[in-house]
Amino acid sequence: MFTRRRFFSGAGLAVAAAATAKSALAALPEIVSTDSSAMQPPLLPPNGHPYHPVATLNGWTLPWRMRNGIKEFHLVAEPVIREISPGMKAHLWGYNGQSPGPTIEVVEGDRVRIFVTNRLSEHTSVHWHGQRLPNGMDGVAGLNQPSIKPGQTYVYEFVAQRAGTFMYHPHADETTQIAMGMMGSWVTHHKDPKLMPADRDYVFLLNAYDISPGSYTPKVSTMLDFNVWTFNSRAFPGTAPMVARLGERVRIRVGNLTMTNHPIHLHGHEFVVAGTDGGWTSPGSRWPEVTTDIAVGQMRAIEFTAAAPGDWAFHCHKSHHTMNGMSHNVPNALGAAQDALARQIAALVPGYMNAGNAPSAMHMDMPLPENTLPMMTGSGRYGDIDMGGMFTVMKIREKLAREDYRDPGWYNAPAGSVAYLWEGEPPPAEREPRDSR
Ligand SMILES: [Cu+2]
Repeated sequence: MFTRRRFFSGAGLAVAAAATAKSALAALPEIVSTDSSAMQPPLLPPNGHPYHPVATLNGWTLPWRMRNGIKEFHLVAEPVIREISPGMKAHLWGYNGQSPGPTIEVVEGDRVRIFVTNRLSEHTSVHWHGQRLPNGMDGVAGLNQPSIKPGQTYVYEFVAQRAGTFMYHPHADETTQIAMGMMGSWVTHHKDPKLMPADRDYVFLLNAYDISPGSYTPKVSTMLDFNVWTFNSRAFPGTAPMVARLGERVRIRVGNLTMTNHPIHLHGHEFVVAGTDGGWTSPGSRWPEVTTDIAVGQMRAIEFTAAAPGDWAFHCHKSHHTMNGMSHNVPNALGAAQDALARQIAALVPGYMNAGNAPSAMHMDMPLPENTLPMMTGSGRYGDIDMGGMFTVMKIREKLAREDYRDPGWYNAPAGSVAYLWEGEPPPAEREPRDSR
């Protein structure tokens, strides 16, 4: 079991040194911040109604303080550095040291007070996407409130009225601020923990960036042609695996804050869409799926029973979204013997690659520009995994402690259960070969 104390001491979180005068911050909740993109253990609630906490993929839950029965949080909007995957860092905007910001986790009926401090160079606001709340707390700058100017702290306060999965993001200069990574997840648990129980409850956001090879800062004017496709601002193999013990009930909550839809696909299992933006679906309305499309601005919570042990792929089904940055300007020379030619061109054109000649060209035995991911980068038990971007692995094991979220390594498949190489004689031809006529 992870205690709150262990969470603080062992997980790379820190109470940030305040840039503002101490007296001015005395009444504010402490700022908890991290510079790590590692997945943190779920935060067991130290007070209030009990619940089974979510695990944020490559993220963390924001601690709160309880004051006169109100849960008080402190979000700080600020520039951050996010490791997208080993070998690539992005200069983003986010909250409390990371992008996405920390997950906010509360219980239905909780009164919540969120202090938002703006350390950006421009105004911002926070919209609590999907919540029932007073109109003046909805966070559209200019419409519901004045914008939060640089250096200012605003206070939002409302009751978390219904259980479900939500998001938060600015409603001020959105094309810039969302393209720069300002977003986070919000989970409101049922007051009755016996309703909709899950043994593993994961949450993350779909996000995308346009970062030219060799640079660090996203282009904020891009509307469609992004080149870095991520789960919670991490690209495979930087994405943490999701783990479950055989037989456990697994929930995965996914929110989409990119500019396109993503058909999210799980291997080896059927799931149901148990939650939408409007809350939990009624059991009679659910049907089995292996892929569900998540539109822009939508959230879906899928649920399934971890029925088969193994390493099961979990990914967006748009092929380009499981490839990293440099795949997006690759010429097609299928059919040609390309290795020597590609090497000659690469000597003249930095970063040149050709398609259809995997693995040598794709896995990049050629030099990369600084701060760029190869387009397909993973490697697994049996060799290279031709995947990047929006891809991770659902690791189901027979033995796993209930609250153990650590990577158990690659699956040891039972002997005789893996696809194998045919080494016998080829079968006899049933027709004459064409060129012998
Ligand atoms: Cu996608």
